[in-house]
Amino acid sequence: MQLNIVEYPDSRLREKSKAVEKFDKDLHELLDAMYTIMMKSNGIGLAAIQVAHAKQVLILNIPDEEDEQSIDDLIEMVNPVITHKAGETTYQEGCLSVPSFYEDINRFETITVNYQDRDGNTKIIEANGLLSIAIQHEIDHLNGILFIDKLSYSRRKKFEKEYKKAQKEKKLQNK
Ligand code: QAP
Ligand code: CO
Repeated sequence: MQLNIVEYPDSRLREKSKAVEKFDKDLHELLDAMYTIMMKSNGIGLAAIQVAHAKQVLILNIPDEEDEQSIDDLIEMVNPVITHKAGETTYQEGCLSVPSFYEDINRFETITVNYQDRDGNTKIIEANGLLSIAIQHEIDHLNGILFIDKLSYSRRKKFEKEYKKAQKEKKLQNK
């Protein structure tokens, strides 16, 4: 399966992803292909809608203390639901669908998530730190929400300005 990253302002990023009902080979192929493109793109998290599949599927691979990503730490979540949230934290987020832009975003510090694995087994995880932030970021994608939507009015204007500047530079390069 050959996947491409869908980038802002593509309207597909605004779609609401649908619950997965079949835990079959197609789902496993999607998950495997998502892992390949996430690693190739230097990502730590990816939602299926970012590769144009409107399914409630996301993957996470948080780096360890040595800042290395191990496949043993790969988490695949199907149909995730946050059942508990507490506290507050701020982190400078980025997104593979909004390349080269990073900004501080407020999130819940600790969350509890119910989800299914690739075989449909129910799982419960309590997360904090970067994993908690990443899960919240990726679940937002399943609802058509991007991290830039959470910026204050002035920070959003700063993003729009930087985005337009980057687009102009891209066009000049192509001429
Ligand atoms: C979401 O983000 C996230 O702009 C995953 O040029 C973000 O993997 C979770 C990336 C922050 C937790 C904290 C972004 C790679 C990767 C870029 C990513 C870029 C290259 C973003
Ligand atoms: Co993202």
